[in-house]
Amino acid sequence: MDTSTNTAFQTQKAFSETFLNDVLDGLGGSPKRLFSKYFYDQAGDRLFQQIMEMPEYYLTDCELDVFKNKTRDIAAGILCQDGPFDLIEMGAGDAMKSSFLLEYLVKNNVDHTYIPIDISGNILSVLTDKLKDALPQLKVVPLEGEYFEMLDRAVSLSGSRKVVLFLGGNIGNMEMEEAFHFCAALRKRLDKGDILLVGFDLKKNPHAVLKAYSDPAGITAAFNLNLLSRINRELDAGFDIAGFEHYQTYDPVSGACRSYLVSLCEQTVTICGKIINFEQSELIDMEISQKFSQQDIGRMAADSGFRILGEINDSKNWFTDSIWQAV
Ligand code: AVJ
Repeated sequence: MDTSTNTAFQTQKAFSETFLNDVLDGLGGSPKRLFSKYFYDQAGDRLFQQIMEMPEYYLTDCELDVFKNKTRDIAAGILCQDGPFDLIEMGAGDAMKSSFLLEYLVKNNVDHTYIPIDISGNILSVLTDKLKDALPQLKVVPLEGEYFEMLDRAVSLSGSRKVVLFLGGNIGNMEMEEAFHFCAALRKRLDKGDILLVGFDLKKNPHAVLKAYSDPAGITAAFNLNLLSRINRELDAGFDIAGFEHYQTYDPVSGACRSYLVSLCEQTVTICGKIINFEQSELIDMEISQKFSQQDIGRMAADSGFRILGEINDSKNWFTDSIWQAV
């Protein structure tokens, strides 16, 4: 990996250009929108950490329950074929959940290489150090960058069968159609027999869903508003943060849980010299956190070229880790 200053600088510059284009595009359209993938700057990472610690935010606890208490079932699912394999994790972060699986595989002398992919080089180096300490026998090849770019690199490096992890309910941050294209694009990079394990947040009592995304302490609101602060800081913009308010919806029929910011007055914001007008009560569409039925998941697997090998749920049946095989 090239870490020279020049490359780092160019990467940063390229990132800022893409970020600016996405923001101007998104706020130039109707309805206005921003991409939730930009939530995660340093402050955003910290706020998401706080969200995961809230009693209302059940997703992390549920998937942790699966990886901690049903490790053997997960391993059985991905070990449906013999021989060494590459375990590729998309958006590995600190691998809080997958480290239970890694520990299990190492203890049982299962030959594999762990390839964590993440956009944050910082979190990857923390993770690599942590794993070196905890599981010194484990082969780790961290890849820093965007999902598919790094997946292509992982695939080109890989000589064995592949198991891909996509955890945390991150697939819910895509519209259904987009999620389907994502799975199909993943399938194209895999061989017949390879495994994809995806974490889906399930449809459940709508009160429980809505509460997870509209906490009374306002942490989720701060998490959304932080993107405006990030735009101010990184893109030379002048958002008045107090001029916007968080608003959350959940439609239990479609399973779409959507997050908006509402402009509290008619206002004008300058972003890198470009003027954006907001009407009173105009919305910015910030994030979708889609909830799925078993049927939704079955359809998505079949349509994108997989068959479902197994589904491992947490004890409340609120979240599922679905194990798919490429057909
Ligand atoms: C990290 C994408 C799974 O959508 O539940 C948490 C992000 N947004 N609270 C989710 C999030 C608001 C989270 N994911």
